[in-house]
Amino acid sequence: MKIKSKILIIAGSDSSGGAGIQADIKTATCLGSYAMTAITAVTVQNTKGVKSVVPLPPQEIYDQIIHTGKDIRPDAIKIGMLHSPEVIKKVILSLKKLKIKNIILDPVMVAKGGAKLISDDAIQLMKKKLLREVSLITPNIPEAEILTGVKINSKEDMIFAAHKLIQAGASNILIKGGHLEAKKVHDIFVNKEEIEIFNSKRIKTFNTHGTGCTLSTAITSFFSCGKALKKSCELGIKYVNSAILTNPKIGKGNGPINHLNSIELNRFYK
Ligand code: PXL
Repeated sequence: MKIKSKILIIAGSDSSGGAGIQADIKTATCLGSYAMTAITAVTVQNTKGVKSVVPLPPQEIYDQIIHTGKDIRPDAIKIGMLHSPEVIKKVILSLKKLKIKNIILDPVMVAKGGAKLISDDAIQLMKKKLLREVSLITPNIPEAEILTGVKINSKEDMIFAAHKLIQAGASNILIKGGHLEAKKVHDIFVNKEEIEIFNSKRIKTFNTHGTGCTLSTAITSFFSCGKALKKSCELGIKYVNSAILTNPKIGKGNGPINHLNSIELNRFYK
């Protein structure tokens, strides 16, 4: 298979390999994209939780983005963990300098075990300044609640919160419904013109570490290959569902999902 697109991922490292930049590289690779990275922080963690977080200096993050992106121009950018206002400011500066239009933001706030990955003032800046710079934002329910102040208990609440994000400057929103207690999972895509609800079967498992990172990068990968944003969301959800369904059941806590679900080794490697 030939490389179909090039993407740049701005995110934190997860030593357990299930979430963060490791999940992003695996996802991009398994969907045919060439992955470049700007690492924002290094976390020490396993499937049971986060032991420590070491942020990288904002200038170093900026330099990774500019130095890499000026040499190999990305077709799209995915943004994950941004822990401080200083990092967000530098990321915005670098995006303006690179002039890339296709940007997906996963507003990462807490890790699966509850460890906080972003400061409160960074959340405010994300809302005020970064939202308006990206093509799509992919909050889960708790993240959407924090960004909007709306308590979400239903599909209607999700749509209401999405419209609040549009008022705040976002252009497209995919609110992920996994946290709502419902038989099915409803992920809702909203922009000024349309509302599309993607319904999936709920898969009963604790092994969902890295689903948010994986979904946003899968969407970035499809989008970078020229697919429409809504279609990219639909295909990204399909990829994540298949990755959860075939999860390898490893680790003693919330295990990772199966990024390889899209891959079949060819005859030369059998
Ligand atoms: O899933 C959110 C996330 C993002 N980025 C990093 C993480 C995690 C969750 O563990 O470790 C680096």
